Amino acid sequence: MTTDYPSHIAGARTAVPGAGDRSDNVNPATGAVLGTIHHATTADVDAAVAAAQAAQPAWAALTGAARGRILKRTADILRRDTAALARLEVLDTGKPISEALAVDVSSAADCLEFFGGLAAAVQGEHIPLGSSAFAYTRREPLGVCAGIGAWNYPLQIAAWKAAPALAMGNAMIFKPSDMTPATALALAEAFAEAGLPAGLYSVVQGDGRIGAALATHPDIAKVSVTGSVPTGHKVMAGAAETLKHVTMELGGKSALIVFEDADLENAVAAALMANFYTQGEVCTNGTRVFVAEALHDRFLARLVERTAKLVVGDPLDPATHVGALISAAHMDKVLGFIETGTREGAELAIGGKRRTDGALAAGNFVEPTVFARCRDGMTIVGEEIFGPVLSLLTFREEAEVVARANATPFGLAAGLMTRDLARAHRVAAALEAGVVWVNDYNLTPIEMPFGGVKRSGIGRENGLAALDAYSERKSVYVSLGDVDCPYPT
Ligand code: TXE
Repeated sequence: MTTDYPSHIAGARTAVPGAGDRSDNVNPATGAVLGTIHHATTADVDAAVAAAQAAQPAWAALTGAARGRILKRTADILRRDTAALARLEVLDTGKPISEALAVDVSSAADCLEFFGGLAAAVQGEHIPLGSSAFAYTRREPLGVCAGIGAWNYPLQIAAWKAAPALAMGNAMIFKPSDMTPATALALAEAFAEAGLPAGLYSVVQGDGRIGAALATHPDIAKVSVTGSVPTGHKVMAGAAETLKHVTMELGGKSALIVFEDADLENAVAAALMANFYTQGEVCTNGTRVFVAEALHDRFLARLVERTAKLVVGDPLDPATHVGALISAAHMDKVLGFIETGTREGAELAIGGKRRTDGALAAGNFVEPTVFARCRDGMTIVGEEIFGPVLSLLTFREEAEVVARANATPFGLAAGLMTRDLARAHRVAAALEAGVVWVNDYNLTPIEMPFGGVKRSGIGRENGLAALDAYSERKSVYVSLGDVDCPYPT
C-alpha cells in the first residue's frame, strides 16, 4: 500500500492529486515506492503565505504563555506518537530505528518543550537616558518565516525551525526535502491536534524550485535553510532581493583531535559517534580524525576492532547500527569517494564496500569505512562525503594540528579529546568552528546554540540565540519633557 504526501496549507492537507509535479518517495533500504509526493505549485506557496499572513497577527497578540502551551502540547503529542513517528522517519531516511527512537523524535519534542517554556520569558529592555527620557525595546516577530529542510533529520529540522519561530509569534512555512516528505506533515497534524490555529505552520512539498519560491517570496521575512553549501549560496542570493533575514545551516568537514593524553576508549567511542551515526549523513561529523602520533597504532587497532562489530542491516531492526544511505545516487557518490581515497594512496583499514548480501541488495548500504594514513591534500580529507567514511591522520604538535584542522573553508564543528584542562580550552578557542565538543562528539542539546562559521553557515539555531533569529528589537524612545528644538519659535 502506498501513501500520498500532499502539502498541508491553512490547517488541512491539500487536494490529491494537486496541480503540481509528482514524484515517488522511495524507501532507501528496499527501493520500494512508499508513495507519491504531490509537489506544491507557486500558487500553493502564495496560498500558504496568505494563510500565514491572516493568522499571524492574532497569534503574535497572544501572551507568550498561551503560545507556549500549544508548543508544549505538541511536544507531548510527539512523545505519545514516538513509535509511529520514528518508523516514518526510518522509512523515509533509512536511518536505524534505534536512533530515530532515541534521538530524532525526542530532539523534536525537546525543542518544542524548550521554546514553549521560553515563550513566556521573552522580555524587552529598559534603557535609562537621564531624567528627561528613557527608551525601551520590544521583541517583535518578523511575520511570515520559511524553513527549508534537508533529508538527514527531517522531523528534527522542521521542529528546530518551527518551534522558535512560533514561540516568538511568527508563522512558519516549511518545505521538507523531496526525499523525506512524511514527518514534516506529521508535525503539521500534531500542531493542529494541539490547537495551533490554521495557517501558522504550513508544509509545502517540492524540490529546489519550491525552496526558491520561498526564498524569493516578497511577503516572507526570513528564510532558514539546512542543506549543502551551494544551496545556501542560492537561497541567500534569492533572499537578498527582498533583504530577508537568513539562517544557514550548511555542510562541514569537521575535525576530531585526539591528543596523546586522551582516554583511548573514549576517544575511539567519540570517533565512532563522529562518523557512523545516521550512516555518516550528519553535517557536524568529525570526518577528519587527527590522532597524536604516539597513540596512533593503538587507536587504529581499537577503532577497527569496534567498527567491525557494527551491524549494517535493515533499519527497522533494533539491532542495526548502520542503515541505508538516502538514495542510490548518493550511495554512488560515497562509493566514488572511497575509490578516490584508495587511488590517492589512503590505506583502507576496514570497510569500503557496498553491502549486497540478501535483502540488502535492494537498498543503499555501504560498510562503515576507515581510511588510515591519510594526508591533508587528499580528496577524501578535503570534501564533505556525507557517508560512513572516516579519514585518520596523525600529528605531532598542538599548534600544527590546530592549523591543519582550520585549513578548510568549512567551520561547522570540531571535537577534541584530552585530559589537559588548559589545553582543552585553549584549543577550543583556537578552532574555527561554530560548535566544539570537549571529550565527546555530536551531542546537540536544544539548550546549546548550534550553527557554523565560514562556509558552514550564518546564524544560530537552538538555545536563546534562536529567539533572536526570529525576532526584531524595536527601540521606543520616550521623552518626559519638552522638545528641545533649536529652530526659532
Ligand atoms: O541538499 P540540498 P541535499 C549536504 C551534504 C549532501 C548535500 C546534498 O553535503 O550530500 O547537502 O543534500 C532545497 N532554493 N547536506 O540534496 O540540495 C532542497 O529541496 C531553495 C548537509 O538534500 O542542499 C532541500 O529541501 N531551496 C545538510 C534543501 O534545500 C533549495 C544535510 C537541501 O537541499 C534550492 C543534508 C534552491 N535553489 C545535506 N535547491 C546539513 N547541513 O545538515 C535545493 N533546495
